[in-house]
Amino acid sequence: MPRALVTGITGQDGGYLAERLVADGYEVHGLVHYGDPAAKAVAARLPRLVLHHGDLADHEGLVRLVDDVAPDELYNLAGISSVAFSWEQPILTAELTGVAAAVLMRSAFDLQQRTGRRVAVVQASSSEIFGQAERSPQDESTLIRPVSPYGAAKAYAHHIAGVYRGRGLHVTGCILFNHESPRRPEAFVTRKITATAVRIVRAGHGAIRLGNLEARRDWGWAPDYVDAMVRAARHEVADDFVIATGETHTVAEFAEAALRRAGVGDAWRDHVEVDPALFRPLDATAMVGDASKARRELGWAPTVTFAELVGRMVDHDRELLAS
Ligand code: GDR
Repeated sequence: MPRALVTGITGQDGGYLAERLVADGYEVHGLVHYGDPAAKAVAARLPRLVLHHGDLADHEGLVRLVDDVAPDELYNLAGISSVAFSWEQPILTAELTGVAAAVLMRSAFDLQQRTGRRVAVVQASSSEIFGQAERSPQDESTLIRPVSPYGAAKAYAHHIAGVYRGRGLHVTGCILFNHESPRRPEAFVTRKITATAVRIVRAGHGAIRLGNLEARRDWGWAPDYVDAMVRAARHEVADDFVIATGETHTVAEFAEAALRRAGVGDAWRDHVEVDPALFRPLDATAMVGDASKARRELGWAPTVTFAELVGRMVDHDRELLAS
C-alpha cells in the first residue's frame, strides 16, 4: 500500500487531499499541531488516518517524522496561510511557511538517498510569490517579487524546492492561485462574504465590512487544486505548475455575486461597507493565472466556474444557518 504524508492536514486543502488519498488506496499520515482543535473532526471523518502530533518549528521532530513514515508522496501544505496574519507575525511566518519547507525537503532527499526509493514532494506554493506582478496573466516564468511576509516566505520555499529538484528530488512547486470552498475559515474574504451575506438576509439588515474592494483574485474550487497536486506528485517529471482558472474578479464582484445569490438583489450595494482598518500595508492588486502548462502536461482543468463557486458557498452557508 503506498504511503502519503500530509502536513497541514487539518486545513481546507489537507482535508480534501486526505479524502482523495484514502479513496486512492493510500495509507495516509498527517502532521497535526499540538492542541489543534480541528484534529478531532478530521480523525472522525477519516478514521483510517494516522495523525502525528508535532510542531513545524521542531526541526528534529520533522526529520524523525519523515524517517518514520517513509512516504512515497509528501505534500507540504502546512504553515501560516493568512496573508493578513503574516503582517502581524512575519518572523513566525518565515519559520513555519519558509524554513520548515526546507527541513522537509532535506529530509525527503536524505530518505531517498538512503532507501533508493523515489520520494515525490509537492510544495504548496502560492500566487502571492508574484506580488505586484509585472504582467498578467502570471505563469511559471513570471518574476517572483512578493509584497507580503507570507509571499516572501512562500517564495523562499518555492526556491528551495527548485534547489532540491536540481539535486534529483521529485519536488513539484504547485503555484496555487486562490482556491475556495465551504471549508474556508472566515479569515479569508470569500467565506467572510458568503457567511455574512446569509446572516444579513436572515436578520433583514447589516453589512459586510471589507477592506480593499478593488483587489482582483483568480478564485477556483479547492478540490480541483488538490487534484492538481496529486497529478503533479504522480507526474513523470517534477516541475513548477501554475494552478488557476484564468478568470479574475474583484472583491466587490464577489460580494455582489454572493449577496445577489443570498437574495438581496439590486440592493446589494447597501450591504457592503469599507473599513480602512482591513486594508493591508501592501496588497497584490491583480492576480490571474495562466495554467496552460498544467493543462498540457498534467491533463488538469478547473471544473467549477466563478458563479458556481459563489453559489455553492452561499448555499452551504444558508443551510448551515438553517440547521
Ligand atoms: P489572499 O486571500 O490574501 O489572496 O491569500 P484573502 O481571501 O485573505 O484576500 C483576498 C483579497 O481580498 C482583500 N480583502 C479582504 N481579505 C480578507 N481576508 N478580509 C477582508 O475583510 C478583506 N477585504 C478585502 C484582500 O486585501 C485581498 O486582496 C489566499 C490564501 O489562501 C493564501 O494562503 C494563498 O496562498 C493565496 O490566497 C493564493
